[in-house]
Amino acid sequence: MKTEAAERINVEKIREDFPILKRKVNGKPLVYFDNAATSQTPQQVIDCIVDYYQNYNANIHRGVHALSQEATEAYEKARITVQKHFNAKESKEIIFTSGTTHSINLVASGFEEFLSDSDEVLVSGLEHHSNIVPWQMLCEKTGAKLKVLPMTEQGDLNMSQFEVMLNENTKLVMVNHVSNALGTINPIEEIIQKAHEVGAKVLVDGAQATPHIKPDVQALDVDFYTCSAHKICGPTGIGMLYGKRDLLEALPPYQGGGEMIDQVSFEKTTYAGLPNKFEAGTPNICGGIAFGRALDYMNNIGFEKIQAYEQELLEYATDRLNEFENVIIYGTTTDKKTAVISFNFEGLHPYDVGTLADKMGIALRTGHHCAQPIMDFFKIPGTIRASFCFYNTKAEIDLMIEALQKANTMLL
Ligand code: 7TS
Repeated sequence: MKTEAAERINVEKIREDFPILKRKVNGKPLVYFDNAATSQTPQQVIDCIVDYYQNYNANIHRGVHALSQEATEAYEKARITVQKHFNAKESKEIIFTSGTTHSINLVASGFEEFLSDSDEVLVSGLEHHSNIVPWQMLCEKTGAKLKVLPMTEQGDLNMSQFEVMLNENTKLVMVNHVSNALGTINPIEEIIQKAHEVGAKVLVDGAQATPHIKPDVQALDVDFYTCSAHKICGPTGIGMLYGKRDLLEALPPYQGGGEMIDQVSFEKTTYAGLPNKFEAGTPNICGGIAFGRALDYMNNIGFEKIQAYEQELLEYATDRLNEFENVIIYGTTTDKKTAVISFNFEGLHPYDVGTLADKMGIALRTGHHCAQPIMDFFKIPGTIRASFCFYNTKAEIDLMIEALQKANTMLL
């Protein structure tokens, strides 16, 4: 029986858009549950990439010829698509980067000249390494102190600690909108508001939220927001940094080169305005255009429908996993989480379970998910992670459960 949400998003029709979902792995139909690592690409985005290279591949912003103008127009149009999607005030506030990691490093390196050893930088305990290491590097260079907002057994942030840790020395607060390892949706509205009360700027890593939630950066009043296109049906190697205009204008350029300058002489170079100041060199033009197409694709389905359907998948998978007596699920937040389940079986190593599941065509992620501090908190080497997308089905979850039953029988 089809559920309401499933009918509303028409999963069978959507699956037709994803050619890779038809392939087999180890002789079995592919069940792709590693969407938090990267999502699959619909034919519409693949066509957009092919169209670019077949018809108007050219470098942008520099040629008077037709191809260069067409490519420039499409790239800048994609920037406006991204701006509208995130509700940024101006398209200048959207910097195309190679992805979240690049976006965070750009901001962290820019703050080098604004921090000193009396300052504090607060990072949540639920972060991916890419929202930890750049801030550690910044603190090493500036002498600023790195503080960590602790997490709870349920996989939430300990918000009563947050207010205690904030003070007038706190210059930056970093948190992911959604945890990649546990799926927890963090209370970013409250974090942003309280951080602003002490004058701190807030960077929100949106890599895991953007596949499920449509953020409004103006309503959030967030200072910086990041995402990676490959997690939202786009290609790899492209993503974005949103920053409030005055902050982006105050930050120094990240890289020097072509495109990011106004005038160059050996005596003095002046820099271009936003967004070019942060886009040195030939950018990922095709990627930017395909990023825009991917957002159009997801918006055509609609984020409310996506969320409602994915919540059904999450609840169904959680119930089915709880049929196992030896299952341990990590991230049992009482508030909402996205369609990600991290779990282990008592007595089994996650890697062994993942390897056996792969033999049965089920793509699961095992390991520390680039979030070692979370694994250390739970005192485990890693977890098995199933992360769902709107093209997944309950029938696929049943196949995963069957594979996990077999793994349990074989390995226990
Ligand atoms: N932040 C979060 C919350 C992430 O989940 C990831 C990637 C990144 C940053 C880095 O994104 P990138 O596009 O720059 O690499 N997360 C994962 C994952 O969970 N499994 O593989 C990659």
